Amino acid sequence: MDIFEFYRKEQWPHVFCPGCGIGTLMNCFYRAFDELGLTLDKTVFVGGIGCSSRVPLYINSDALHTTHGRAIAFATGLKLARPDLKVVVFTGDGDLGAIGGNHFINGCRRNVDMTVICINNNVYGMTGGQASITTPHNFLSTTTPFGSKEYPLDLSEIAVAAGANYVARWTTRHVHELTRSLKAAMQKKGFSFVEVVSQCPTNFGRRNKMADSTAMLEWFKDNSVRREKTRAAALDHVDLNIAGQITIGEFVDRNRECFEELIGVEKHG
Ligand SMILES: Cc1ncc(C[n+]2csc(CCOP(=O)(O)OP(=O)(O)O)c2C)c(N)n1
Ligand code: SF4
Repeated sequence: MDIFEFYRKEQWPHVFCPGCGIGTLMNCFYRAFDELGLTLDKTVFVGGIGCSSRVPLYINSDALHTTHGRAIAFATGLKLARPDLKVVVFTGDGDLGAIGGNHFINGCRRNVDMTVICINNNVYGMTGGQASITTPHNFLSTTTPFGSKEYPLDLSEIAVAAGANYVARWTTRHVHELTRSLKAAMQKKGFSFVEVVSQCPTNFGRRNKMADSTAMLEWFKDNSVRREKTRAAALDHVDLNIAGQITIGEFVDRNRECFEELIGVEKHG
């Protein structure tokens, strides 16, 4: 499919800032979607509220732009009513993990067949850069001008613990791995989760001595550690609370029965 067929041109120009990682994720997603041969008339995109949650507005398909934190609840209703459709959710760390945290946990547990893509930019981007649940320890934001003293929440480890069938985390610097995981997630029956650590140069980078996207991508390169290594370190009781370290990789790939199978309305979209 031509990239100009995939995007909804009448919505251009888009709202994203120059250098925002959301563009990289959208390009990886387009490639994954196209390489799988999926069709827009059989796919519905769902978003919550935030910069990340606006992605569905730009894709040339039916979309639900929902309320803050509730995208998974809307997506669950949609999938159970129309199990023949593929359902893909775009969300942010604030939308998914903070205001929508309970829906996230129970979405993984319930294991309805959908793909959830969380663009984690470590901050509330759209509202001006407040600290979020994933702001790294000691990093600056408008609400933590002396550095965040809290430790961040690990969204991908939560998805594993709560029961998602597929979980992976990459950064916008890992475009090949990210594209492969997006494909694996969309092929998986049940709840699949891909976390994309992404640069927000406007509201996170420039407050943390990374004024442009190049500096942020360098930060991702220097601080990404494969999950096998962090797991080994955890077993060795090495301190894992290193500020800014990003654990990357495929976290889980399994086949728990999905909710549609349990209630007898299965049809994998
Ligand atoms: C119920 C409710 N509370 C607060 C807001 C204000 N609000 C809009 S976007 C946003 C943060 C979004 O952060 P995130 O999901 O991380 O997305 P980003 O913009 O960083 O991509 C907030 C708090 C809202 N729209 N609705
Ligand atoms: S505020 Fe941040 S996340 Fe939002 S569009 Fe700008 S760079 Fe991207």
